[in-house]
Amino acid sequence: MFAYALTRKPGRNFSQGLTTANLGPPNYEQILKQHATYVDALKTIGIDVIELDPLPDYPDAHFVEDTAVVMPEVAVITRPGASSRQGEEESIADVLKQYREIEYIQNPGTLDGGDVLMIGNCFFIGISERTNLEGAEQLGRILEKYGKTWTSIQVGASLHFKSSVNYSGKNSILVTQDFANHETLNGYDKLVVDEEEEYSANTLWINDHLIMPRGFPNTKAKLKSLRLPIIELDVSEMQKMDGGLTCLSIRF
Ligand code: CIR
Repeated sequence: MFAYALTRKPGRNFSQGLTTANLGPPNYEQILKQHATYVDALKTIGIDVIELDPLPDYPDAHFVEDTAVVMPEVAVITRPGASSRQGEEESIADVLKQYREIEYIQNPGTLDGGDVLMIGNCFFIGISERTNLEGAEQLGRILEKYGKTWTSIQVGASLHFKSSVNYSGKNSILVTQDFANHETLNGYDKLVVDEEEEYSANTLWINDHLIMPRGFPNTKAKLKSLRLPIIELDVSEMQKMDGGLTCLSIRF
């Protein structure tokens, strides 16, 4: 069970963040509203939400997930793979220090939290344009110290591993078709999202609730089979900036 979620309000300059989405210009008032609704949803399910202010020099900083990997024993502060995002992690470390021992991913390692899927004591670490092998191995060594297991896995075309694969509760994972037959993931029941609903693979499982993006009826139907409460949120403005529901918080 997670007690806390760390979030950061999007800044006025959020549209200057990195994106490959080509979905048109995002709207500031709308993202603020969508972000506030996300925070409310977390509070509704009993999570204590820590809300940070925007970081003016970092337009992607509300995608806090990329800056830390937190487990019960330790918080690992990442070294984000995009140079424009390096530095976002400093203020996150200051907060997490109050709750956990801290370890750091060091140069030349790079690692984005969006590439790290934690399922209990098992971790999957995506190797992507943001996370290099060195970063994955550094995290792996820290995980081993705490008795966790880990596997690295190539991400392919998408931005992060969790753009394509997420835990969905009850020993199931929600995956895109690229990962439907991936041997490494064999221990889990797979719900495979339709090709035209790929974005919805980034659904957030938290304390046996599923928070999914609005507008993906086929994925919703598949998730319903799990019989967990489903909360649908509009995250159109995050999607325009290549972000989604998991990226918006660090759960611990
Ligand atoms: C980026 O490209 O870094 C941001 N615009 C989006 C980050 C999304 N983070 C995530 O999926 N964990």
